[in-house]
Order: sequence, then C-alpha cells, then structure tokens
Amino acid sequence: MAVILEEAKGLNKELIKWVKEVAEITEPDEILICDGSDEEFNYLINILLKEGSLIKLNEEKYPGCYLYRSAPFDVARTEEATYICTKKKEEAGPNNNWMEPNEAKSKLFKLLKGCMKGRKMFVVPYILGPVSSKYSQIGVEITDSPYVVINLRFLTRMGKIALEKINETNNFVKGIHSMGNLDPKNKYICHFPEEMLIISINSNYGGNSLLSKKCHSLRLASFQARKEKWMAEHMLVIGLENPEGEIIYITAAFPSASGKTNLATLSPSGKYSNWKVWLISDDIAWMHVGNDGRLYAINPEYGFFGVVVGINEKVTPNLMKTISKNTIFTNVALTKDLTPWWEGLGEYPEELLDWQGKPWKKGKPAAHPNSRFTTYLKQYPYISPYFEDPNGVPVSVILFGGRRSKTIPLVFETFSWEHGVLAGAMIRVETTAAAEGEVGRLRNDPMAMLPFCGYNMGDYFAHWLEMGERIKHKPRIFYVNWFRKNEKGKFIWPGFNENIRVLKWIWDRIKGKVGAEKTPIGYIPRKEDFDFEGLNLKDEDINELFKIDKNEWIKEFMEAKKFFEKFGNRFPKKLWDIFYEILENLK
Ligand code: OXD
Ligand code: MN
Repeated sequence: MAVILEEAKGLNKELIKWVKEVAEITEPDEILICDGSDEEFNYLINILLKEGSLIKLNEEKYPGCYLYRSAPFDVARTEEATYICTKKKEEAGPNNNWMEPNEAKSKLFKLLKGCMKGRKMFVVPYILGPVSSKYSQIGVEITDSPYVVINLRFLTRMGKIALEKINETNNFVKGIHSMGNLDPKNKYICHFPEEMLIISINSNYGGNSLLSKKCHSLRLASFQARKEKWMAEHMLVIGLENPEGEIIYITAAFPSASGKTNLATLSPSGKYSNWKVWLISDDIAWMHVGNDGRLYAINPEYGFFGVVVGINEKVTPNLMKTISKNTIFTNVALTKDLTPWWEGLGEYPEELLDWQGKPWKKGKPAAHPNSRFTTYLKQYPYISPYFEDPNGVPVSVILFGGRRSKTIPLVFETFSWEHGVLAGAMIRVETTAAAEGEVGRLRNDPMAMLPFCGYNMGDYFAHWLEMGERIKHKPRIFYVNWFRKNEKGKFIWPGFNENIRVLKWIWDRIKGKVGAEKTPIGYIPRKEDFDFEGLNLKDEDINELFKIDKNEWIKEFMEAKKFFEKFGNRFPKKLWDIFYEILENLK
C-alpha cells in the first residue's frame, strides 16, 4: 500500500529531494509513494468511485472492470499545447511547438503553485521495458490524479519493483503532472529532453497525462535514441508464425487510431487459421542493433491504452476476450445492465447512457470516437513468449501505412532501406479523433511520429539513414494501405483479419518465394502471387487496389516536397536524391 513520504523506507536520496521540491511548489495535503500493490489499487479505485467519476461495471459479465468518464472537453491529445523545450529552437524543429526552457518553467511553475492543495500527491515509480533488460528505463511520475495512477499500473511495471531499480541506477526520468483545474486555455504538456523532464498541467487525458507513454517512451526517448544510436518509434511489434512454426517479426508504424491495435491483435481465421500472430507491442517499439547486426525490438510498455470503438466478438474476438476483465474503459457508453457499450459492438441497445452519462439520442455517437480501454498486454491470449525477453525480437520487416482513400496501393515494397525511409517520411494521412482538431483532413505524418518526435525531424530522417548504415541485416520496408475506396466511396479491401493475406505476400517476398511487379514507386504484387480467393472482389476492384496513378503520385510528391522544404538543409540530401529519381521515373 502507498505510504506517506515520511514513512517510506530505503528511498533514493535524489528522488526524495526532487519530490520535496515539487511538493513545495504544488502544496499537496499528503505525499504518497506508490508500491503498485492490489491494496493500493483498490484504495485508488475507491477514491474515484466516491468522487463519482468511476463506475463499477457488471462483475459477472465484466469482472474487475470500470468505466471512467472524463470532462467532456478533455478527451484527446492536445498537440497545440504540447511543447519541446530545448535550449535552441532549431533542435525542436518545425515539427514541434517550442518554448525556451526557462520561460516554460516560469510559466509552468506559476500554474503549478499550490495546484495540489486539498489533494494527495502520488509518486509513481515505473520501469519501461522488461525488468532485466539493459534497454529498459526508469521514470517517476508525480501526479495528483488517481486515474493516472491506476492507468500507469496497467501500462508500466510500476511501484516497488521500480523503486528498487532506482536505487541500482540512480538515474530516472522526472515527470510532473497535475490535473490543475482542467483549464483548456492553460493546458501545457512540456518536454525538456536535455534534462529528461516532463511537466504536464490541466489535462487528465491519457496521451497528455500518462507521462510514461507518449511523453517519455516517444518524445524523450526519441531524443535520447538519436544521441545513443537506437530508435524509439510509434510502432506495433508482432511475430508472424506460419503453419510450419517458423516466425518472423514485423514492426508497423501507422498514425494514431489507424488500426495498429487491430493489426497487432489480428486473429487469422478460415484458410489462414493455421497461421498465428503473436503480440509484442500495440503502440511503441524501442529498437537497438544487436551484436549479430540485426535490429531488435522491445516494447517499453506493459499494457494497452487502445481505442475501443470497433472492437467486437466477430472481427476481433481475442481482443474482446482481453478487455472483458480487469479493464478500465474511458468514455464508453453504458447499458442498463452496467456493461460497457461502443459503436461497432453490435445493435444499439434500447436503453443506453452515452459517454457523458446522458440518455443516448439516436444519430449521436454513444461512445466517444476516441474512447479507450486500459488493460494488461498479458491478458491477450496470443501474447508472445518473447514479450519480456530482455534482448527483444529480431525485426525482419518494417511496415508504414495510414488511412488513405486514394492514391496508395494496398501494399508495395520499397527498393531499399533509404527508399523505405523516404516512403515513411512521405506518409500523409487522414486525421483521426485521437488528437483534438478536425477529423479526416490530410496531413503529413512521417513514420507516424509527427506528434511524437522530440526533436527536429530533419535530423530524425538523417538518424534513420544512419541507423541503416549500422544495421548489417536490414529489415525490408513495405508500405500498406487498408483504406482505399472505390468510386462509390466504399472501402475496397475488407481489412481486419483478411490483412493476413498481405502479411502472407510479405512473408513470401522476404523468403524469396515470389517475384513482384516493378513500378516507379516500388514493387507491387503480381496478381498470381496474391491470394484473393474467397474475397469476392471484382477485377476492377483489384485493379483499383493496386493502381498507381502517375498524376496522383506526382501530386503526392509535390505535397511531400512542400513539407520536406520546411526542414531546410537539415533534410538529408540523400533523400532528395531518391526523391528526384523516383519523381523523374513517374514523369
Ligand atoms: C495513442 C495515440 O493513444 O497515438 O496511442 O494517440
Ligand atoms: Mn499511439
């Protein structure tokens, strides 16, 4: 059970000093050091139940599950309020909001002054990555939000185990979070990568407040990874096993709410039921070059914080099983049976409370489109036996992708690592509800990292190229798009579990079993090598799925050019060379 600071034994001196400094500014009533025990979890749950923001769900149907309702205006990541505070503005780059560190701190400390009066301060030590891995890192999040603490318990290895590690290393990332008064005008999520410090105030939404996730695992980690020559990426990691029991490991970078969780939890069925997809990560990968010259990936996280909308028994049965116990649902609807409900689960029930707890009205969303579930990755039936391997898994394939209704074919293979880097850098996708702002607008989102790269993306592209030089056995890079639409505006590709067919083609490519058709933008499948059987796709649909319209692609390149030019001479010349070579071929 969490103990008050004064009674905590064997605490790291540096940690005590910092906690006291933060407490002096924020003035909490009590400081509690979290140990991650069940008792502590129940204590926190009771605080939220009493406060009324949490509801216990039907214990018979959803054992150990709760529904949390957030403030209605605090439901997604706020990119406008997210800053990288490096000494020099160019370090943050045109891809980030920037504030000078001292200016940021003086603004933030004013907001933090006395913000925890009448509240408890929770000190949450956590480990990112398998406990015994040399690639793992430790962080401590100070927060006044019990919701944050219960989420961190799922998402990280937190509490006692992390406190013990801090004493071994004396080195940890510092995160300060306060819900403040949730004032949207004074919301800030600030990163100080040169000091490994994060300060977030006035939001309780996961991506803004669970500092281990985007803030530490991606923004700070990507900054550090460049210096130390490894990679922190917004990528899922899976093992693909064929019927003979051979496995290859695949990572995939798709922008937020674009199907990463679905691919990570793909359940092959029908004629592919003798294939398996093993889950290692649904959102983030940390990758290092191993002694054997291959690229190895670990998942820094311990749990899911995934989008719920669309999950159901039919298409995502294993995921449905995973979230039917020990899960925190945020901003879903509620049936009169006290079970959670969201769009995609099935027919609308007769009686339903929407995500704000009001009677649901026809025509309106019942669950928020960015409603989430938080649970342990280990609850997933096909969690990889290598999930906790301290060395990680060797990556053979990297996928890029995103939501595009036009232009991008179902799948293409890039010509080389460098061309793969260019393809990743050219990702342009339709925006989703995971971030505040307009949904469905096309924006550049290189490697799905635009909101998460903690430094200048010009340098980030150069880092990818440099990593390519260091990796002797490079993963092959492919690009996928499940979301192409036909003239009638309908999705052509069935997606979901049928995506196994695309993975099978990729498998055959890297095993050298099939050839491919060379186009100016990469290799696409020959129709005879790709399994369309049983999908009832018309020839014209198949043609559309793989169509490379040169004019549309030239436009795509022109859009990329505008974007790349923002990075001036930090954009690698090597990528310009490949860019113009392909553009010439398109013409
Ligand atoms: C997430 C996101 O929550 O990308 O994973 O927004
Ligand atoms: Mn994500």
